[in-house]
Amino acid sequence: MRHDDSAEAAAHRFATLAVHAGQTPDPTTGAIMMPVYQTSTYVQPELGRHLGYEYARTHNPTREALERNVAALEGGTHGIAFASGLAATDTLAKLWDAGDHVVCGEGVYGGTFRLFAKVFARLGMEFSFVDSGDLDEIRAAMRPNTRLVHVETPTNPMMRISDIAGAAEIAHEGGAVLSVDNTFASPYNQNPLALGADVVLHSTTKYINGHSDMVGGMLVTSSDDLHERLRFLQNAAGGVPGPWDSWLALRGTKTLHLRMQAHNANGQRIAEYLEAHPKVVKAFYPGLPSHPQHELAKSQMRGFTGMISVELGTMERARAFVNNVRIFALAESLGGVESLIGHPALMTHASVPAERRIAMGLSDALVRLSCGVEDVDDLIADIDQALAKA
Ligand code: P1T
Repeated sequence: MRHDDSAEAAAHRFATLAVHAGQTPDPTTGAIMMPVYQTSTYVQPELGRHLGYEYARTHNPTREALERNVAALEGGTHGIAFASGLAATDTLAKLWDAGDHVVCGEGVYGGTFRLFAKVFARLGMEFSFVDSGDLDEIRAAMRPNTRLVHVETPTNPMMRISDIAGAAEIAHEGGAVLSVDNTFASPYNQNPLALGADVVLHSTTKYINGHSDMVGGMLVTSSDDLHERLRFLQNAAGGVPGPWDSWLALRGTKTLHLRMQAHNANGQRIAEYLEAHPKVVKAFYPGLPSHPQHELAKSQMRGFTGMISVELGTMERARAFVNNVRIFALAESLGGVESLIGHPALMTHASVPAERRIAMGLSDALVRLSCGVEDVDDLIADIDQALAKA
């Protein structure tokens, strides 16, 4: 009774998949929307026989529809959903053992760094944190016991780009798996599996849901072997999302293409505005020709998102900027329809040691913007008046 959408995924383009992939009308009522199967268990007609569903940690139809949908958007075969992006990262790392080595981009989200450096390192896994925007650094960090290369591209918040195809080649030569955190790009702008990655990771909290009303994570792979092992861990460790959060994310993906077009357009306009502003020392946005990896970004991304970071020179100026915006809201997170602003050093990356933050260019004067889908002239006017006070 499980849905099979492999033919569907092969036959349709992104916008059609966003609206339909993984979903069929409810067989009982014809309801066009996937119901929220808000249940913990399923009645079995007789001992030893069930309808494909026994217990909701293991199977939930709403969650499965979301898994199929995001897998299709990433061009993958299997989606495995989690209660948060970090729960997805946690399960991914549990594929390996104490004594195994991971090469991880140093520019990853602060919580990813904390999970690897403070939890999995304590359990005996080994980590090398390198600038994953430089393939030579990845290559030099590989060891005989390297099992995983994990990169985020663009990185949070420095917007540094990793060459996915190049990283895949290095990982595979060393017998390792390449996982790519595609949260910042979204599947609308970038599909790492097509470039050679083995696993794609999302915090579905961000662009996939797009409305800042749930927390979730997702792994996507086309490897049956990785899928089987990850599915075992999903059930064994149990970090699954509830049906209502799964449904909210699934509703979000129906407009992912429309939202991303607006985020991309607003991001580009605002990045150009910020780069030309006299109070901005440097703007970090892969869609700007001044971005040192603009050509690489163009070669593997179809759009550059609504995420921008700006260096303002002093902490005081950064503070005044984030405290004076009126449409942008000062908050953690990103990727929603509403614009957010944040101070990575004190907020999202506070768990990264100061020396490490400074080494990757993340100063106390850095401000991160998540440009929403509001009117771009209103957003620019808001930035303009806040920077005037900075
Ligand atoms: O918050 P959670 O759903 O657990 O996702 C973690 C995560 C993973 N990967 C990337 C690239 C992320 O940005 C995040 C979460 N980031 C924020 C909360 C933030 O404001 O940057």
